[in-house]
Amino acid sequence: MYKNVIVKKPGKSYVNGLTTSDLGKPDYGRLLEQHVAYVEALKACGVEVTQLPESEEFPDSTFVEDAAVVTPEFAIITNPGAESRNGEKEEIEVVLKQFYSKFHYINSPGTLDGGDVLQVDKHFYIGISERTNRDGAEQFKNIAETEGYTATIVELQEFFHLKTGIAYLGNNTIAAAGEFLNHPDFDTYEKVEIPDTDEYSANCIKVNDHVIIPKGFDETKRKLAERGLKTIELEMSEFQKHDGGLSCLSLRF
Ligand code: CIR
Repeated sequence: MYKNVIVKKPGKSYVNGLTTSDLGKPDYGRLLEQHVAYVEALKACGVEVTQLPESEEFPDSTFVEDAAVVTPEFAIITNPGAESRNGEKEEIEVVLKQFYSKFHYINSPGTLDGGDVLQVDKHFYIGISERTNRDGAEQFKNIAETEGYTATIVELQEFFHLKTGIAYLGNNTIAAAGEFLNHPDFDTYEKVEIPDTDEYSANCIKVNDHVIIPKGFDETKRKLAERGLKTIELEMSEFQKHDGGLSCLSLRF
């Protein structure tokens, strides 16, 4: 069960942040409404939410997941692969000091974004992507192993981040899209298969007794319900415009 979640209010500079999508410019008012709804949904899942104020200096910093990876026992401060985002790790470390005494760090030339790390109980999957290089992934694997975890490094073919296309739903079950549908590293899991048309909904988050999914993906909702999973749907349009999904917006522990 998760007890705590850290989120960060998006600043006005968000609209000038990084994106690869052609979905248009985010509307700041709508973005804030969607962020408020996200925080409310988390609270409904029974967690304590720590909300950090916006920082205009870092347009993408509402995507807190990329600057750290948190476990029940320790935190890993990452080394985000996009230059404009790298400084986000300093603020996240300060905040995490309220919750953790044990820290590990990914160091240059290794880079790693938290969006490339999927935790399944005592195992991590680490994606090599545009943002996470092999050095960063190897450093993470070593840290995991010194802490009694195991880890698999996965080379991404298409996805932006590992968790863009995969989520762990508990009970040996994953939601998987695109390159993960038939990926040998994930063939021991039960799969909620997400077709290409609904790919965005593969980035969902299980928070205690609920799975939070983006709005507008009825087939994903139905498949989760079939497995007895309760869902909360959230409008995510303004985050999607900047390549962000549900997992990116919080650190959960
Ligand atoms: C970026 O390009 O870094 C942001 N616009 C989106 C980051 C999304 N984070 C994630 O998938 N973990």
